[in-house]
Amino acid sequence: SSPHLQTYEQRAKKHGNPAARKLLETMERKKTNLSVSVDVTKKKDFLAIIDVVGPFVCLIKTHIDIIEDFDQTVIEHLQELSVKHDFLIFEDRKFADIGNTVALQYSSGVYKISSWAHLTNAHAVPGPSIITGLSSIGLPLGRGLILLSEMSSKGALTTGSYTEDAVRMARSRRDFVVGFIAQKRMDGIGAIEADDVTEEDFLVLAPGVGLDSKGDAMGQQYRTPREVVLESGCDVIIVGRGIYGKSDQLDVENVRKQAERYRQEGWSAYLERVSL
Ligand code: S5P
Repeated sequence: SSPHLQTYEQRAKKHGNPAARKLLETMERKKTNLSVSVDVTKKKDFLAIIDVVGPFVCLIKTHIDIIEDFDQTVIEHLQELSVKHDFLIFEDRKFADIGNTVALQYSSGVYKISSWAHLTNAHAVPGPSIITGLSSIGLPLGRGLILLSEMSSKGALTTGSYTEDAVRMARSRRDFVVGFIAQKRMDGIGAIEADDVTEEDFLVLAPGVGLDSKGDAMGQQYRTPREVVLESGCDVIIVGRGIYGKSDQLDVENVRKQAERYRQEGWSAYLERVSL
């Protein structure tokens, strides 16, 4: 049956990529399909939020380049928290250049993303060479790549044949591409008869998730965990401001409460889905 009707545990046993396997195992063990996106600019807030939401998440999503007071200790603490709370790390870098450049951006510079992020992501716009470049660094380290095949923002150009071509790119590199940023499952999308799609299991990570708001003033659009997991078959819900609120007024108790609430919503939608 289609991967989204199987349990995360069943899928973990069959998955060929170590980062995807570890993520699926973590989801099953901690009973969570929640990823928190920690989009704050101070390292103190960044680490405080992660320490509070850690018990409720399978994956922490970062934008490491927005931290104003970044230094190497941010990565050290992030890695300590990932061990303490048992979650994986996803740097939302959205690479979008030629293979040679993205290989350098992934491995080098200030952030050395490949040395600490289990997952990172890329736009499909440069074509298959972006996967060649990133995999030359990430594959030997056991990392996984997520392709953006759809975006959550109003007016996104990631539709129709673009989405199909992105899925086709992923299908030809299943050793390294483990899933999509998308709003729905991509099973069989863009496949031609010669493609064997029966063995493919792409994880679908869905951003644009919120319970109390339909969007923001800059084109973000929100759907509920139930809509994305149960109705659209996505595997991981990515929640940012719905959990940490306004980052200039951090309320740690409320962050904990919201993380527990989104974990519960996402997990019950998943349980309902696999019992169908
Ligand atoms: O299509 C997308 C892809 C991504 S990765 N739409 C998104 O919103 N994102 C990211 O998810 C975005 O960069 C941000 O870090 C997060 C959503 O944050 P929120 O506060 O709106 O939940």
